[in-house]
Amino acid sequence: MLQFPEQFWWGGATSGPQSEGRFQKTHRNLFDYWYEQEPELFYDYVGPDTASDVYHQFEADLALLASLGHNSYRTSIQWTRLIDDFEMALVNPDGLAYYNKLINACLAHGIRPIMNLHHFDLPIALYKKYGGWESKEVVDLFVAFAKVCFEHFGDRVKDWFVHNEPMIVVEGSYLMQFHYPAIVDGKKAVQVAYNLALATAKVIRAYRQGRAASNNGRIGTILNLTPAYPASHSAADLTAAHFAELWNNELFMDAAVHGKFPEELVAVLKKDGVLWQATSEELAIIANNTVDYLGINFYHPKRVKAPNVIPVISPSWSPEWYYDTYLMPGRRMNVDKGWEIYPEAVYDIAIKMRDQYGNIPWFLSENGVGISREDRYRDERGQIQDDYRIQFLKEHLTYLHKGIQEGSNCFGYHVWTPIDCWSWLNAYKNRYGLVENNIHTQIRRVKKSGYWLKKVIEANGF
Ligand code: BGP
Repeated sequence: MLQFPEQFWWGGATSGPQSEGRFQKTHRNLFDYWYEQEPELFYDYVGPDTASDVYHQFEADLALLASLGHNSYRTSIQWTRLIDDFEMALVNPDGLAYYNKLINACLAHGIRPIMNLHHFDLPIALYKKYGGWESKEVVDLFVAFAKVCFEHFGDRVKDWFVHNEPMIVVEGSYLMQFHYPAIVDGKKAVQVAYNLALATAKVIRAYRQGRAASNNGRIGTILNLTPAYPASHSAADLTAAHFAELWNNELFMDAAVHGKFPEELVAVLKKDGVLWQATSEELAIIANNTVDYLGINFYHPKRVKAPNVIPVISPSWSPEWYYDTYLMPGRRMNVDKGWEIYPEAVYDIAIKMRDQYGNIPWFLSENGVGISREDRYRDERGQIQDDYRIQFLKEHLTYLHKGIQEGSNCFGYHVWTPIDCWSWLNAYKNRYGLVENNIHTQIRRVKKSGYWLKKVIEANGF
């Protein structure tokens, strides 16, 4: 029997834009806008309009999750729902009422509400006016939005997170073209990374200066870690893996926990002429406002090798000048999503948190497996028999447990996601839920994994 620590957070994560639906929302975020412009990019032309209708069904959803044993629930407050006027941080009354009801419903069901403030959902208006996260003005407008959240909800929400996966924003929007504006511009990517780290520190500072902090609240940020493993032990592959680790993981980790950026990375960015614009005042804010704790999302490792070629002329800086993806023969794959399955990495993350990051408290804030056409796995009563998901969760929890046994300060585990939700460009292609959502009827049905996890939660282990 693997036993988890007392008071362990068990539950799941979603986000506002992926679960609520656009009901009563006056403003559009990047994805709302992108879908209006180019719906053909979205799987089966399904956009975020209805998502999983959580805007209407949160009461019943939270009751269901409570009945499945969940003691915590992470979602995000949408900037485009809560705020009417971004410059003045004026509140939208309907948005305010909605988030109040949602938070109160969590508490009524004994579920700890964990609130994130940015989940890929920058207002399009702020991209058009300022260039979005490219601009430090947007950083300050985001701080103003965060303050509104703390003022209105800080009496009941004790767990705050600033961003979800800032590196995905950098990659998706500025390097790999899977988030709007889907451009390739390494210099902007580097500035955006810095601005997102600066926003983290500025929001943390605002939280600690405000009234909500005196309410025993804590604040952190959520980072996706993709541990980099070299293809071989050759010096060139090790160097490649080291750079991949610096860029993908340590840039945001070091800023959030140590209050500074990795020096080696800064030196490379400087040498390549793409280092961010920063002031000494901003760097002091980053140094003085580090996180209380962290959420770590883990899905897949990153296998890398020394680059095959080094471009002499390139239109844009890229971190991939320093490493190539290594397609390791015999790797275990979730072919529906195209991600390797390597649960051992959870242990490596736990040990890195312990040894490299001062054993800061953290929770595994997203972990899960997206499978397409789950209809294939219905039994005669119609329930999805997702044994592959149970297996996936079990394996990852086993390595998490091992890390905790060895002293890593992990206090929770969240599945992505409690109820099937909308997945950006993939829309509803791959399903991650413990609970099925029929997107035509919006009727929920618990999958086998939902009941499996319930037993794990009841026993606080398995
Ligand atoms: C993470 C995001 C989530 C979620 C998940 C699954 O990166 O934080 O928002 O979407 O990945 O990925 P996808 O939806 O692309 O299958």
